[in-house]
Amino acid sequence: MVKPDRIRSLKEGVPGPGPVVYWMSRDQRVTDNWALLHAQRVALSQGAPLAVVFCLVPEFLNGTIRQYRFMLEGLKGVEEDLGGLGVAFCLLKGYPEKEIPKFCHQHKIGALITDFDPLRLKRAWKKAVTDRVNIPVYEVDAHNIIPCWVASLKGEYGAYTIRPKITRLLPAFLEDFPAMEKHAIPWLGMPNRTDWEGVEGALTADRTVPAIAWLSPGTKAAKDSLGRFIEARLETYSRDRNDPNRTGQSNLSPYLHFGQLSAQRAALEVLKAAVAQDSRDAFLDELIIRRELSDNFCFYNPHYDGFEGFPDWSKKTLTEHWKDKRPYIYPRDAFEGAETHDDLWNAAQTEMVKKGKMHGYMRMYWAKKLLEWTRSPDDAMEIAIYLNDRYELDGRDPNGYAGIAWSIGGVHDRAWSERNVFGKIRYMSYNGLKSKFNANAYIKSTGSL
Ligand code: FAD
Ligand code: FO1
Repeated sequence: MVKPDRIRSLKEGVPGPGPVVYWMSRDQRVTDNWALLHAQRVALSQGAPLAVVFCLVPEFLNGTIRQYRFMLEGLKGVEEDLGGLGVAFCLLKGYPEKEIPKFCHQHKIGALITDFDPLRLKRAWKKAVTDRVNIPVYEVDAHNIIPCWVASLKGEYGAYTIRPKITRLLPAFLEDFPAMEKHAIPWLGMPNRTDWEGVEGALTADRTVPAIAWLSPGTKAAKDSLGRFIEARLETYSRDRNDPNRTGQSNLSPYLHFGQLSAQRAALEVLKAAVAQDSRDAFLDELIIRRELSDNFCFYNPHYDGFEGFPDWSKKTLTEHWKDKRPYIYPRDAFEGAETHDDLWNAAQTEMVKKGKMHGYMRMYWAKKLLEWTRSPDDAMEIAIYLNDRYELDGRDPNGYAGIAWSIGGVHDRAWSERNVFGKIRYMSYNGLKSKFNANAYIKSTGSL
């Protein structure tokens, strides 16, 4: 049974007699997926077949072949896993506003379920689809442990304000998942298996950013990765997570971003582990509080990717310092090419370009220096989002918009002592970082020199 609070109706109505479709987008997995579980419930209550549809768009928020390759590999596994359950999988190519209504009309679909995503583009997709179909449409938050609209009814000031709200609700929502049932009602006449080579060949995404090989995509790899992290590195997470020379972080963000792994599953597994309390609490705070705060930010703040989205105190102080003389000014391609005067910043940029995943601690410094070395906070935001979403495997995600807005605009942060360019936005210095870890080792490890 899927908690009703995890479901919201985008279009009212009584399901028709036809098959039920889960339009999969954010949560690209078969196990631990509340949207898929709800779709099966609706199909069974109708005695109807069940299908999963994924609409592959030619471009998505600056995604390149690096991210598309990772995603498509994961979707191949989704098709396999669904096959084992007697659930059809259909990959549509094109824009959802056209392809999803067409599919629903063509196959006389009885009800449409989709997964929650607070991003502006995704909400536009759903509005367009909902306006063009005349069947009930449900949206299920399969990404957050506490459904975004339940955790809070407004944009939260910071982790400290959303933490008590989420903590209070965890006992009710941090539950285990029921398994999917084998779907006994087959969908005859569904297209046969996806031609994955054809799909890959037809991709028009930018191929100049190479795919990565250090992380295997897909749900199985994600669960193995989670298990290894819990086994070997969770114990020392609170000590190691801010040292870019150690593999202290979990490296789960690409799996979480593409929904190949459920954060709820990760939390359930971590809670079972016999590890030091401080590391477990520190990890769960990031995985649950910080991550769900990012969805809260993007859900309630329409300007989550711009200066307009900053809190008033930040807009005021950055405007007062708008004209301050910057110590350096670089154009976007100098940043992209890691050609600044700062070897630590260049190393972080190089790590992101080569590995597709910049260390979490470096991301704060990296973004803050973009504020310091560009003409304005607007330029800083534009360049930060462009580079982050072009190179990061986990980019194009609410965590990214919130992380960049925290760094440049003090979102979810407080005012600090005033200084040139930053005003009261928290500052991070080169020497400050060098005192925290062996900077030369990190610079060398990224091969950026
Ligand atoms: P771990 O430390 O192992 O954390 C586990 C999980 O907790 C992460 O996968 C993530 O889901 C969550 N988490 C950890 N730190 C944060 C955080 N600060 N905010 C929100 N959730 C968090 N994260 C992305 O997923 N995509 C991005 O594009 C992205 N861009 C960022 C840009 C900037 C400027 C900053 C400051 C942060 C950004 N983050 C982004 C947040 C964070 O840096 C990454 O989630 C983290 O480094 C991912 O690595 P990990 O999974 O190994 O992290
Ligand atoms: N979601 C889709 O429904 N269709 C796509 O073709 C698609 C491509 C894509 C490429 C890169 C990327 O990072 C995400 C992509 N997504 C796509 C969305 C993704 O599934 C996530 O839902 C959001 O990016 C997270 O909010």
